[in-house]
Amino acid sequence: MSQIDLWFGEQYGRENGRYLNIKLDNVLEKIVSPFQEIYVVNSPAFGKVLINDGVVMLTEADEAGYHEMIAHVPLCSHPEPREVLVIGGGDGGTVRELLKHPQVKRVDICEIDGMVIEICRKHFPNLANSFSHEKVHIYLEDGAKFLTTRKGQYDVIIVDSTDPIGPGATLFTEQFYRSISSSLKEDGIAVSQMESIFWHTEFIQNTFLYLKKIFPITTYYYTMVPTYPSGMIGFSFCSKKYHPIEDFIVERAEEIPDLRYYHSELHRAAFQLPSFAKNIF
Ligand code: AG3
Repeated sequence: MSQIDLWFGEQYGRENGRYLNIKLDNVLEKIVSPFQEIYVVNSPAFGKVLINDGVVMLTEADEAGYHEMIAHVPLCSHPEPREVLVIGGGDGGTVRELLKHPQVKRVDICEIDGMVIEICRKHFPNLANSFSHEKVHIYLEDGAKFLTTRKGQYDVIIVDSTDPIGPGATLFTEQFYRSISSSLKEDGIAVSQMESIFWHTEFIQNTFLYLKKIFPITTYYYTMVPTYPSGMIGFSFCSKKYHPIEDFIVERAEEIPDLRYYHSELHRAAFQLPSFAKNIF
């Protein structure tokens, strides 16, 4: 047996005095793209792990809790989700879930880093196979710039981003959400990765101050992802017309195939926040 024990923990969390350690077996791939350093590693506890710039993007073991919740909650809250845009999401997990809805006619994906897509095609076929579907169109562009070219076009926009540090920071600004709003149709819904209520309380609070100015309906829901900081992560739900509970289409939720995490009762439960978090929004 090897005497060398390899473990990984996110640096940012370490600086803040708390981080999760993941034991690694071996590195499958390391690539430095023009945007970031991308690793695919094997871990005995979580299977393959994708790490971009030292931040865990996903693991095979718990990605379903994230991708099913970011995709099915808005898709089951909109009566006719035909045109959908994903910003980020180069691993393909969100697109895989969107394609489970027959109402969806077109999925545009705007990912800044084409190398993420390539690496995921190679190492995560269960996620990235979705890219070859005829409904899917890939744009290798900056999300904020892409939005300025699309007006009133989408029923649903999903921001499947990394943390709001480094290149991901532009995806967490008031200006960006104003662009999202103008790229949505008049009854559109936008859902974004929005960090942890435990560890990013102030950040979420500040974000909602401007989200509320832009969208008539704004709320927050969460999911459990053991390998993300604090073991959970949340999403902002911003909508021009439909409410995620009042307009929830239960029958549609019950027809989605191959689910590991999402179901109709969890759709409702995900919006119920602990007492300490209720006044954040
Ligand atoms: N979503 C990554 C969420 C951010 C996780 N943050 C962290 N580990 N510090 C994008 C990848 C999933 N499609």
